[in-house]
Parts: sequence; structure tokens; C-alpha cells
Amino acid sequence: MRVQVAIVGGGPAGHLLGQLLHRAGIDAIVIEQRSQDYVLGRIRAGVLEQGTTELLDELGVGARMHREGLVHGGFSLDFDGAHHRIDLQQLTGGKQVMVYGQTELTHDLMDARAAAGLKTVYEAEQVSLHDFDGEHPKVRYTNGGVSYEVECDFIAGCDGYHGVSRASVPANSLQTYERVYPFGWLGILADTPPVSHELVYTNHARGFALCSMRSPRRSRYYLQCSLDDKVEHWSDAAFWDELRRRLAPDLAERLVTGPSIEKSIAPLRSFVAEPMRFGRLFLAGDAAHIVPPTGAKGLNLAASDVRYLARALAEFYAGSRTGLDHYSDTCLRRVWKAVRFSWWFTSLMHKFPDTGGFGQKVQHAELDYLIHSPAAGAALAENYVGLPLETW
Ligand code: RFL
Ligand code: PHB
Repeated sequence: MRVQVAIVGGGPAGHLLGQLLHRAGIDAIVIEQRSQDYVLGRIRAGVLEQGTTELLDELGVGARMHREGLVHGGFSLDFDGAHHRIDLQQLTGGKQVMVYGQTELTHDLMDARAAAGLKTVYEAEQVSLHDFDGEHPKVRYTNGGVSYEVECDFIAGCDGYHGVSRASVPANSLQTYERVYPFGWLGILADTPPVSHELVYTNHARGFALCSMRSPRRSRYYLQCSLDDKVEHWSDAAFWDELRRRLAPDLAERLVTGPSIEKSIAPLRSFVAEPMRFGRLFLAGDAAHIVPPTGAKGLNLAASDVRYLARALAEFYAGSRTGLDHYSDTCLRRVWKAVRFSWWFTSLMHKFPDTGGFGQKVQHAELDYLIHSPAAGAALAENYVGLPLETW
């Protein structure tokens, strides 16, 4: 078969790109190695920047998000047992974020793709990329024991951190930058009312804690944990006890607990691979970069990458290569700002095993500065709601 663009990976980046290309009249296939249920079962991001929600509206897939998502104009930064509200709206001139799960967003995109009759292959095995250094790239895969080859003009590598796309690039063409943090996040999902109507980021001597949500009846909580912790070692009761210890007293008292419906551990890392283009292969989303979840930036970066990519491809089919040539540099400028922000927010909020009393004092001074200086508060807020798209 032949298409203009072969999209490898059917997570949020791949599905968003699919919709963007469809709107631009560019035909594409999405090739996903897992089943649809598996992709929808991964509990991940929860916070969408305003730019991401606007993108979903532009694509005509925002209706359910507006019905069921929760608009948040601020969050709480807690330390020393006290709450400090970061008023996003006031600090950014009216910007807000949307709490809407990645699973829901992906579901909406999958539905829109199916309704438009666009082709997606699930459970593709042995996916491999070929000839993207020339004019006629190909993607091969097997499905149900049958081998397929897709000829295309371009390959979009939207297959996440562990995908085949970045791995297909010769190592000497890639420069990678990485920071691995000495802790992870243990996350729990429960059908209990959230402890607060806004998100609460807590710096505590025992480690970071985050109170988030998916709906007024479904909570999402995270605890900083050690890298050798195992989910099986954390009973629900142990999780709730530890969360109560880290929360400010009024929240600890209000916390409603219940059986977990999902529990997982994610290690934290920052990672960037440069460039994001090799001939006719373009990397987007987690395939090219990873940020720790503290700043809620990963999914939003995937959205801005594919926005640039769709625009560049539309320009190409209209006769200009400029966008394609600027794709990598333009993405990376925004990516590095989000990498910086996520690293900074992670460093501010977590307990580091090796920084001792000095590190804690500096964290404390910075938190104090943040809540008293409108300039510092505004810098946090404008990054949290999302920096503007770069232009080329
Ligand atoms: P994904 O979601 O990993 O999707 C990649 C898809 O590619 C498939 N795949 C392949 N397909 C074909 N052939 C192959 N060889 C393939 N190999 C893999 C995979 O099965 C998968 O379906 O990457 P994508 O689309 O770039 O999306 C990125 C986001 O998923 C990620 O950045 C966010 O989840 C990060 N993140 C958050 N981001 C936010 O913006 N806001 C948040 O609040 C937020 N919270 C989080 C997060 C990530 C977390 N974890 C678990 C790391 C919270 C957590 C705990
Ligand atoms: C989430 O709800 O999963 C979530 C929210 C905010 C973050 C990270 C994750 O910073």
C-alpha cells in the first residue's frame, strides 16, 4: 500500500498527527504495536495546556473534553504544612489549564479517526523503518502472521521512548542528553472524591506528594518513592497512610480513601535526542524527548511537535520545504524550555538523597520566594499554562 505519511505509534502524538493531516487533506496510516484497549489502559497525563485544548477544538474533537474536563485556574503549592495558591489566571492574564485524562483524549481521537474511516493498524508486529535517507521510505510490519509494506513520502516516528523509530537512526547521527533522577512516582487511581478541588503539589521532608484527579468522583495521587520500590510492596493502606503523613493536616484529615483501581511506579528522567529529523523520518513526542511528570509537560510537548510537523508537511505538499527544514530546530526550542521547567520544578519539590541540609534550605528559600514574589510566581505560572508556540 502507498500513503503520503506513515505514522508509527498510535498514542496521543500519533493520533493527533493523524487528525491534523486528515484536516490538511494528507493521507496517512497509523501503525500501532499494541491493541486499542492496551493503549487506552495506560493511565498517564492529566493536565492539558490551554494551547492543547485549543488544538483539540480546532480538530473538532473537544466536545466531550468541555463537558467532562475540569477547568483549573490555579493550584496549591504546599510546604511546611501550609497551602499557597498559585493563581494561574491572575499571574498569566487569564490563562487556565484543563484536567482531562490522556486516556479520554486518546479515546476521543480514536473515535474521530474511526468515524472518518481512516486506517489504523493495531497489534502490528516486527515494525521496521527503511530507506528514510532517500526519497522513498517504507515501513514494514506483520499483522496476524501476514507481512505488509507501506510505501510513503514521510515517516512520523510517534512511537514513544521505547519505540523503533529513534532506534532506527544510526547512533552517530544522534546526540542525546539525559538526566536520571534518583526516585520515581508511585501513582494510584481511586474512585473517591478528590481531597481538594484544585491540584496540590506538596514538598515534604518524607518526599513529594501530588493530589490530582480525573473527575469530581475519581482521584489520582502520586508519592515520590525510591527506585527499588515495587508496586506489590505497597498495599492500598500503606499508600494512604504515607500520603496522609505528607499532606498538610487539614487535607490529611479530609482525605477520603478507597480501593485502588490502578497502581504503578514510573521512574523520572529528562531526555532529549537531537536532531528530531533524519532525512524523511521525523520524530515527535516521547520518541524524541522525555520530561519528568512534575510540570505536566510531556503530552503537551507531543501536541506542539505534531502541530509543527503537520504544518511543515502541509507546506511541503503546497510546494515549500522551509517548514520541514526548520522542524527540528523549532521543536527543540520549545522542548528545551519545557525540559528546563520540568527539571526545575522536579528539583524544587522532591527530596534528594544527596543534597542534605543545604539542599533543603535552598529549596525552602526558593519556595518562600515563589509565593511572595509576583515575578517568580508569574514565571512558574506562565510555564505551567504553556509557553507560546515558536515560529519559524
Ligand atoms: P506514547 O504515549 O508513549 O505513545 C507511543 C505509542 O507508540 C506505540 N509503539 C509502537 N508502535 C508501533 N511500532 C513500535 N515499534 C512501537 N513502539 C511503541 C506504543 O504502544 C504507544 O501506543 O508517546 P506519545 O504519543 O509521544 O505521548 C507522550 C505522552 O504519553 C507522555 O508524554 C505523557 O504521558 C507524559 N505525562 C504527562 N504529560 C502531560 O502533558 N501532562 C501530565 O499531567 C502528565 N502526567 C505523564 C504524566 C507520564 C507519566 N508516566 C507514566 C511516565 C504522569 C505520568 C505518571
Ligand atoms: C496527573 O493527574 O496525572 C498529573 C497531574 C499533574 C502532574 C502530573 C500528573 O504534574
